[in-house]
Amino acid sequence: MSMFCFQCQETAKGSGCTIAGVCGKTPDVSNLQDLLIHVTKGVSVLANLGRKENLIIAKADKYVFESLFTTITNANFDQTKILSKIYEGFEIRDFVRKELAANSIALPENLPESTGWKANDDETLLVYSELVGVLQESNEDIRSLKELLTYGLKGMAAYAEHAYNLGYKNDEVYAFMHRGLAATEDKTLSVDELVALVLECGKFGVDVMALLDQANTESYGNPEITHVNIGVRNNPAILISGHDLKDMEELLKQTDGSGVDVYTHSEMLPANYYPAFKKYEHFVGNYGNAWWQQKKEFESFNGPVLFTTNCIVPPKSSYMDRIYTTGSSGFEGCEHITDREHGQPKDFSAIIEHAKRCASPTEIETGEIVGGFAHNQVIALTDKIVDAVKTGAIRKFLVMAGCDGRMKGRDYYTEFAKKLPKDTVILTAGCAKYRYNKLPLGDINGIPRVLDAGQCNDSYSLVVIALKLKEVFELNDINELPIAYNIAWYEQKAVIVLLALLALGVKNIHLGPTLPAFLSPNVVNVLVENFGISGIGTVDEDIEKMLA
Ligand code: SF4
Ligand code: SF3
Repeated sequence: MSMFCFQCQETAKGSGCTIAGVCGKTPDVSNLQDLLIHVTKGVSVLANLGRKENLIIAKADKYVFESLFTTITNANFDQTKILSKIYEGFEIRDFVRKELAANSIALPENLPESTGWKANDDETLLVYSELVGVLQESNEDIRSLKELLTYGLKGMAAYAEHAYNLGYKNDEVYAFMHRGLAATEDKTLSVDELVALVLECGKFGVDVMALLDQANTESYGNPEITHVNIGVRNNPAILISGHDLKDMEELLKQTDGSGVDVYTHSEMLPANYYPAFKKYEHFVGNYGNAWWQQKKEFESFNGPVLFTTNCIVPPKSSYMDRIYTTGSSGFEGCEHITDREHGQPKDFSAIIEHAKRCASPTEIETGEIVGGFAHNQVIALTDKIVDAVKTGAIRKFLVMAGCDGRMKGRDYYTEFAKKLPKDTVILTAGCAKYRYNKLPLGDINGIPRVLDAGQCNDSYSLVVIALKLKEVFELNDINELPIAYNIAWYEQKAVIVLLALLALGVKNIHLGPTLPAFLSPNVVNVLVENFGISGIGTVDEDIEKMLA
């Protein structure tokens, strides 16, 4: 075994990637990511000691969410970047120790080794990286819960970073990140204590999504109903992928008047719904589909592609020179656009100049998709929706948020959407929507049958909508609403979305296309018994169950 990773849905044989990542991660990158997590846990153990005494160390907060985000599936494949983040971790640990000492906070004995171990050369780090990681914990249930917690924290970190980039912070979220990571280094915790922490993670998941929602809407306005063009124009163009709206804003500003068009890709599609971005004439629409189809679609796009976050598929040599990364994303051999400094915007001039040398995109489809149904827009339609529910025009809402992926079994979601009766409405968020957002599913009294709230973090919007409906219908419990949950997961952001739903008391979620490999049979039982979580079956059976 040269590596071990089982954090995503596409893990090899449904149990773990041991030779190389299905995602394209090499053993060295995977092991170094394990080491980065190890060092980050050390930072959090120390920062958590400070937090207990009300000592906030902002540098440690930022380091922790950046490092966690860097290790999310398909975000960063760049060994050099991961190594430098590990060295930075050693420095941050020293800094935190000094701050603790300066504030007379004593260090307990028996601190975990992650708070102290260090090396000064890449070779030693690589050798050591094989000795840390998931399988060091031998108890299957403890391992399962600690990894579930860590993956929830990774998703939380991604959303915290996007909010931070827009100037929005939440100290309690940062404090929980440290406490949660510190708990994974605590060998005394029982299964019950870890279950409680996992659920608490979901509560902070709601908070971080609310924070990001506030950051996005206060910065760029509330998403509104939008018909997004999926065809192309005759100008050279940049394709922007990932989730970071601050990058979107700066790219649109810097391309304005340059003769270069901008298109969104995959999870950036919802940028089209924000008033602040719609005003740009050179912002043309969306190109392509979910992340996993990029090998084909980047070829025909012809221009440069900017990754602001995951999901990167290791690029083909034919277009590799057109791939740029920024923020927590990275790929060895691709140009990385450096972070903002001293409040100055990022410099996108290299990618803009690159675009000017490229042909305009080749058209792969025409028409439009409709989206922009985040909470504010849907709540504006409440009367119409309530009316449709009361008259029976809408029988049920199906939440089909989450991720898409390359697994063949995900055809299930297309078939599910197609076979749903015409008096049902799909509520979606995340890249899962590409399985059905171009189908002619029609509308109910003018309400489209697919309501797209936005990115995976905008699953928060779906919760706000559900709570609003609960209030309008004067119900006691969110589970009394005519809403069923059929969630598709792939990476760790979906883990925090799932934990957030559980924290809000949502029951009977169907999770597919397969259950996570990192859940031990006992942990699955806990989820089944307390929350009624289940996998998926056949489309017909599931539709029957979910409409019952
Ligand atoms: Fe395998 Fe997924 Fe880990 Fe990549 S992220 S190595 S595909 S489990
Ligand atoms: Fe998609 Fe990677 Fe999960 Fe943000 S972009 S939802 S998979």
